[in-house]
Amino acid sequence: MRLAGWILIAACAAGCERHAPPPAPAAAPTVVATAPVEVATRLGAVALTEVVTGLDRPWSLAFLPDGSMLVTERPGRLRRIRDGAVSAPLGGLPSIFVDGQAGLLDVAVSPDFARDGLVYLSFAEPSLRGNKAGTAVLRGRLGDDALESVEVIYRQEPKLSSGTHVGSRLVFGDGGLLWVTQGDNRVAETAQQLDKLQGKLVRIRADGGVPDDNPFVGNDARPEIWSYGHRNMQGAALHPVTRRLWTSEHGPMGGDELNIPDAGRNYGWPVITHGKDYSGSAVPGSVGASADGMEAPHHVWPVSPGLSGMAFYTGEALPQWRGNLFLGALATHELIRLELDGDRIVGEERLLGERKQRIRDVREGPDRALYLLVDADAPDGKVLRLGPVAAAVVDGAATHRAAPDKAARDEAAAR
Ligand SMILES: [Ca+2]
Repeated sequence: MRLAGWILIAACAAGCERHAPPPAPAAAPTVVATAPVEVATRLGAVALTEVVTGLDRPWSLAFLPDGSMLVTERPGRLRRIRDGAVSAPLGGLPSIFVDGQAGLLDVAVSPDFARDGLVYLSFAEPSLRGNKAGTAVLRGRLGDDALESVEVIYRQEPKLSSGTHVGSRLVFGDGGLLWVTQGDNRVAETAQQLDKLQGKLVRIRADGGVPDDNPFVGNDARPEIWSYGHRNMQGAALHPVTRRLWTSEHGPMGGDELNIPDAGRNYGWPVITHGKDYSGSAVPGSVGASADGMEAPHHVWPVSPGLSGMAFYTGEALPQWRGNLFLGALATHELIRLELDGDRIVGEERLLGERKQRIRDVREGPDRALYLLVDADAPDGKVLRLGPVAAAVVDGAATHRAAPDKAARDEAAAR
């Protein structure tokens, strides 16, 4: 197997297109719904269930109004999970650049899905020659076994790199506008260049058009840009109360950030950062951790957790976690739980570290449980569910059973 891999790499080095669709893994992913395992946390136990196994580098999940689930796999597959089964990869997707961090990335469901049936995907789009990639967004109508009427509504052009630091999350804000988080394509200086889309948070209309009130409309800049100076944003979520977008961003070595990006502001990369270059020296071009005209991060981690997808928890199923912000951590193999007071972060707990799994995404499900993606090659890519422990229900049932038993005993004693 390893030998075959090396032969494949050698063949690709000789010129095969790296964005050719990869072969699907031999075993199809399956819905398993394992017995729940109790996980101790600072605020009591929760129940962890493996819902789906056999996925190949799952990157994002989204729920449809009927409760079924869409999951992307980074090698270029979109699957639908419903009625206890995982579909074959849906057709209709364009050529996708798959290499390293690049591939099929986020999935978002149209806020108007019941009427328009549209699904949005972010992905690494190959250049015409196939040697470079840029972040792009498509939308298509969800059919039974394919996306139909697919159109690319947004793309980074020119494309700069071989597919590192491509982001990307998609979040619909109020008014149906679409946020797209991106990376700097590992060409750090582009994050400060307003004529390029790399290293930017952009805000577009659902059809790809530019909202009139974007901050750089009418200026000598790309009008899609909302904020700039971003390194690689792989997480984003809308705050349920303030309705503002929060983003997570990978620092270099250290300095992962949370930001609440304001219109037109500069978030500093690579000029200001709390991290170091991977060589251990200062980031080239950086002046330190702060500078005039550049925004400090809302929150920063000195040691990089490797932040990925994130979600605010709003449900009733896990009341102890209501209002908390959850972030997947790739490097430290954890789910991070942040306690908030308004926008201020006042507490942090690291969960699931003992499982040693890269947490790629986290979403709240229609059943108000938290759903997580484990980022691993097939067959170890998984959907996990964190919900309330069934013990409470069992205890309740036991209590419920005990009561008539006692009544029966009392009655017997009375006789
Ligand atoms: Ca920053």
